[in-house]
Amino acid sequence: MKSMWNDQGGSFNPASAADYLAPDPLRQLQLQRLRATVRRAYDRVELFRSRMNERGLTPDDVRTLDDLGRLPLTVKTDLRDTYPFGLFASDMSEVVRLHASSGTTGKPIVVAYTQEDIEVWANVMARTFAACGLGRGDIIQNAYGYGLFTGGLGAHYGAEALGATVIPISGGNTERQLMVMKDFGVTAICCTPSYLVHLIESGREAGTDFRDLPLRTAVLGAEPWTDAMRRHIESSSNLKAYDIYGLSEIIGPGVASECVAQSGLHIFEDHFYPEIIDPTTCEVLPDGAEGELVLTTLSKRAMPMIRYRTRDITSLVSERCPCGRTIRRIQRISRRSDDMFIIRGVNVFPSQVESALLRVEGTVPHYQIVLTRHEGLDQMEVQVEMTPEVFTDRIGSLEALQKKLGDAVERTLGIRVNVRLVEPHTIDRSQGKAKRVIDRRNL
Ligand code: DLL
Repeated sequence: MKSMWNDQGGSFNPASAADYLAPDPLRQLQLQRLRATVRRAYDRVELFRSRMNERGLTPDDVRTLDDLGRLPLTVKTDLRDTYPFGLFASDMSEVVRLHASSGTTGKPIVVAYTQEDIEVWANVMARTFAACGLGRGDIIQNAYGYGLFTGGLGAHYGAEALGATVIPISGGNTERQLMVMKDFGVTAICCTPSYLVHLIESGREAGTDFRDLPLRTAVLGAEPWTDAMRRHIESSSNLKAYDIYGLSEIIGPGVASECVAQSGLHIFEDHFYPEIIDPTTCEVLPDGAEGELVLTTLSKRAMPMIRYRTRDITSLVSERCPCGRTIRRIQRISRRSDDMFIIRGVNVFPSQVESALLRVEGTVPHYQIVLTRHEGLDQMEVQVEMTPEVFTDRIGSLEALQKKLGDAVERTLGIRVNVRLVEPHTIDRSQGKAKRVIDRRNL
């Protein structure tokens, strides 16, 4: 770790980071760390040991990186079933932090960090910020939520390790966000893409045009968003908007990040080993093929994770990136294998609806998909907010707009669905992850 830090002031030096390792030393490092991780998980976590024993495997069977494919997969319910601390590999006396992620059902999942884990986390988040072009001198407004959610503290420690100035404002209180942004000369913001859209819109309504601010960089993640949404954000500000990815089970934010090329997210492979599997057969797929991302932690001590099924759909890009980083990239995550629904036999993902809506002018990117069930068949309605200008316009043009949106969605999905225009500010604004789908099918 030592060589990654400058002598002056301890700030992060991106040039010496593992992002630029040649493939052979990187693979060697990964194998060495993988073997140590599997050994630790086997020795200290009952679930991993019994699963491996069932297959007649011991840690010594991991001799190459390809051997990883022989190990059992881990899923979210394994964390629920061992709630709260059943997957910890460290004694509580070594655990310095707990976070939790709320699931859709009841109890959250709990994750743990040793001091070393916190240092690795700060390191990968500093590399994330460096990849987004940030460094010492930047003033970063951190509007990810502080608390059990990993976004706030994860980004906070990374920004400090980078040597930037961090404003720990957390999510919410939009008026104060706008005031701080203006008064403190903020150059970068971290939040969810949906909250940034809300901030830009609220700024405009309060007389603050984002184009007049020194704000240049947005570090956005924690929810799916589209390139169309990126164009919307970038064209209504002077921002370059970067996509960052992570999940609590693995570490939090800091698993992968876009670089200035904005073309795929570099995965910090020295700490997280990626595989892509076919979500149905669980077969490992080659680089370039789309499937479910499976991650193995290579250095986590308190809670090592072996072959965790993320449910996030993407592919691995092994071609060299123009930015010079040698670590592989994943494509932007546009969907999860479990957020698909079927409407009249057609598979639909919320991200497809978002791309379609953003092609049409006169709406703002606040939308919601409402699912209902009628006589056993799923029905979907897309509710889209109008801009205040369109809202005050004549009825005729509203109908035309509604038709245009319906056509755009039909062109993307191949089926006609009900699109309903709703008045400005009627769809809930989220301070964190937006709720795009309201599922009333089981009510
Ligand atoms: O959302 C960690 C995070 C915080 C990432 C801040 C980025 C920025 P969880 O709450 O555990 O952790 O949710 C993880 O969110 O499996 C994805 O489905 C989704 N997700 C996270 N980042 C992205 C992204 C944090 N950039 C789950 N694009 C993941 C699409 C994302 N989905």
